[in-house]
Amino acid sequence: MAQFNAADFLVHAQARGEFADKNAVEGTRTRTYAELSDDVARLAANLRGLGLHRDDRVLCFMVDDVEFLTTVVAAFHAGLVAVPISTMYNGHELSEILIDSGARVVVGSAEFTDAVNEAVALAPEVEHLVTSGGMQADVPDRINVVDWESLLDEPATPMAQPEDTSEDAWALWLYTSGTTGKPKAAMHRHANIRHVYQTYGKQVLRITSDDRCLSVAKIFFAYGIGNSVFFPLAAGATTILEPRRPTPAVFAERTRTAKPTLFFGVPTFYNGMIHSDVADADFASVRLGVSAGEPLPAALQEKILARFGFEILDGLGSTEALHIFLSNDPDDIRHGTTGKPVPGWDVEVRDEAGAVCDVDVPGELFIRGESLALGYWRRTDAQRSVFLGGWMRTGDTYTRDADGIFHCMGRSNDLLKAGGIWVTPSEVEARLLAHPSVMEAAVVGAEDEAGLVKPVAAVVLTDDAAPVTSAELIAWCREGLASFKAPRAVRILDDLPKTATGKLQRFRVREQLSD
Ligand code: 3SK
Repeated sequence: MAQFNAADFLVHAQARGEFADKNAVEGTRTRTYAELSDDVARLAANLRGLGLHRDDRVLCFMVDDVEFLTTVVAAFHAGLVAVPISTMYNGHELSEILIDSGARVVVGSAEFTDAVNEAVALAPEVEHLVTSGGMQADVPDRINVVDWESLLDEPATPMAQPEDTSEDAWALWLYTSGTTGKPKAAMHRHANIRHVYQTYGKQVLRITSDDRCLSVAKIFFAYGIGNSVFFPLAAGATTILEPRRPTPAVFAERTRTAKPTLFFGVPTFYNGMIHSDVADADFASVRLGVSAGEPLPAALQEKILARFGFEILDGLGSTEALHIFLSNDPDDIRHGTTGKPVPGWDVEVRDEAGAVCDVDVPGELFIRGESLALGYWRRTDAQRSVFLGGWMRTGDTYTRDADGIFHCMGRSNDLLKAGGIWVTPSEVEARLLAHPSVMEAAVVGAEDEAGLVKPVAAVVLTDDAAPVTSAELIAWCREGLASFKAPRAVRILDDLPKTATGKLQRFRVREQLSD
């Protein structure tokens, strides 16, 4: 197996060549490729100096900024495994992931102090907490607390060259709720990072060193890490990192000054842009927009083009694929479709017997490509049902038309994606059922006025229930769950629709809630 380290591919190769003095990253601080290369090597050596070994996980719960990007690349350099985690999880949810991953070191940003302190205290295998941006640690004495900045000091044992990893070595674990609910880690190799750049990055985005990338999706998403780390760095381009919550006003302000050429959004964000009063000219630098996470309604795509003057490439990816495998092409954009397979990917629509469906006949989407995850960490059942003979079943229902264009028909099971993130109905239902006034609950996806899917709930109250309103139940969910999982509406019903044998009929709940 060939030697390959993604830190060399992303940063050091650029620092050795013509891009040494060019800005690699612009966040609350700026780093050229040469500076980033030095920071990465020092951070990597100091992480190993903590006593970490090859393949140890480095869990990051961080804001999108230079520290996060540097930590991820330093983990690659050191032969450690970067594990970026969604900062939408609360402390308890984070502790479960931390325990599952077996990480011995956690890197946390000040913005998430409470969640990180709570999670670290609940995870017995954690030995080191690296605090970034002035995070105040409040953790048991067994944990060694280190300031992130001090890890940039000259290391006792330098590590000028990256660890001698093979293409197949673990580089990155990305947690996904995917098709089975409980988050599980999709394990990616160093070579997968090169593959997504050489396929989607180069051949679809046609990214060059002149590009400047800005992503609404955060680095902890597979979509975000490709947009903000892999594509720009591999191309010798510049990545613009925005730590604040992504609102149209924040991004309009940033694009005005930072002038991105490639803008990566999600349908909910593009819809927010249309309903905001940001100036149309603020996005004038954008040569191409990208959308993923959920299907982009054609009307929205057309409104963005008409008002802001850039086309959006809609595509579909998955955490297990590392990035986008179905996409429109800049020279062939068909609004309201997901386009064609990205070069390097095989994509099939199959029926229940596993045969490839005829044109326009819906079936389940299967994909095969070099950057598919090695599998899921310690989740054999899920792995066996998802990864089949080199292929992955995505759980999406699709058709392929006579021109070879793919069209999304929805999900093949009950899971729903809201704002691009998986939501498991059973988890939201469990929270609703924990409320003393709720007897039964059903959560489904429903389109809002912009055609975007959000979780909504139907509940039946207990006979002797204290009066409770829909708004109180939504607030109850927001308190106990990551906020993107909370239903946007709760309808109080006398009964939930069931079969004769008492099984919930979700399709009828969906119908009732869309009335
Ligand atoms: O949701 C998507 O379409 C996506 C795109 C790129 C990478 C990962 C994902 C889940």
